[in-house]
Amino acid sequence: MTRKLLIASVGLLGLAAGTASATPVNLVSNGSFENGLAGWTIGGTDSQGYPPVAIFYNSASAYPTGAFGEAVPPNNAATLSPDPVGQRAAYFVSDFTVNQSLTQQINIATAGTYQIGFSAYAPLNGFNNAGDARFTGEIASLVLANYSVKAGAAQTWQTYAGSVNLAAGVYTAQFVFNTNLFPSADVVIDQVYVIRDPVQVPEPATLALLGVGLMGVGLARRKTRAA
Ligand SMILES: [Ca+2]
Ligand SMILES: [Ca+2]
Repeated sequence: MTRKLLIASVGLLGLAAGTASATPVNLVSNGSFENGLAGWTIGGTDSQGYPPVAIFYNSASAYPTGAFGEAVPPNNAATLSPDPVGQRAAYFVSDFTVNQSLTQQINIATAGTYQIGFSAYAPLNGFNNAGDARFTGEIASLVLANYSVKAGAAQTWQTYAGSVNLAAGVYTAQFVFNTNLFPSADVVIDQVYVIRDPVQVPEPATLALLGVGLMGVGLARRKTRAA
């Protein structure tokens, strides 16, 4: 009897530990663009006819499967995205765009703290063009990036990350690209993520179970002493 109670208690302690170390789930669908632009909506205007596409890494292919002949390497910087960098990334390239965007709605079922972010890269062929491009990345109303491409570095992956407290509800992840000169700079993005903060305290329900488990240990000890 005593041993059974102890085993049950140890089992409950194991459950509590499992809660904190669970692998985070990306609430962004196809955040690594391995399924092309599935799950993303293209918005804004593009008078040139080169909408955003999902290109392949390390490929010297022409648009729409490569960056006009320039091989783009996968992101090599650390990111909290649970999705592998994979083989593909989203490519903004049009030289004449007004608020050209990729947007996705994110459903937050549980209120709490969330880690959000993405990675971005400027291919050299676009970077060397005379025209600049303006790029913004915003997730759940937090602006993670808002920059002129030519003010940064070419051929270098940058990661943008933040933390937000969210109530349950529907939020938006949105990337917006603007150019106004022919030819202009381009942007590649990958590994968009929204994950529950990995530093989690056990859920109240788990704490209650843990309490029951500890009570079991106490009862077992008392019974042992009485016997
Ligand atoms: Ca990818
Ligand atoms: Ca361009």
